Amino acid sequence: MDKTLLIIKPDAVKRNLSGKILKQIMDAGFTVLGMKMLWLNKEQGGKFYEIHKGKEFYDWLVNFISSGPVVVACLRAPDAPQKLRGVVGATDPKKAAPNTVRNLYGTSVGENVVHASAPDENPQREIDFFFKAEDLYEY
Ligand code: 3AN
Repeated sequence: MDKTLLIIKPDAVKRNLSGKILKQIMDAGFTVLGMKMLWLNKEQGGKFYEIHKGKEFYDWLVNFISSGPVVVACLRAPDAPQKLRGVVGATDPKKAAPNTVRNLYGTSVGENVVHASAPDENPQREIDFFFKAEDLYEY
């Protein structure tokens, strides 16, 4: 799989970190095939995160992801899902490797500035959630 989905979450957008985060990711070798800013409502947030339905943090997560605008991007690189998880770091910023995006900017396990598709949880489904095929540019 050479494509993955990145979401710059509301905490990072509000803190004006979108540019820095994108630069770090693009410098790591990703090409942006499509990108947009949008503000999810709770229904859309709940659907995107339906895989976590039933977990104790689900309601919090749905509220959080719909609490402000997000930037979503479809990124291309060899082994994109795996590679992006490396650049982004562990879910908990305190456990994320030095200089990963979450280590640098994350403030808690919930407010961890970005989402990156899990390689084993169908990145294509997440890309399709936000982008039609014709909205992605191969160049
Ligand atoms: P990742 O985003 O690293 O794949 P997941 O899939 O375990 O992590 O969790 C999805 C999202 O749910 C995380 N990005 C984080 O925002 C949130 N989350 C995970 N665990 C917790 C928790 N214990 N409390 C609050 N939010 C959490």
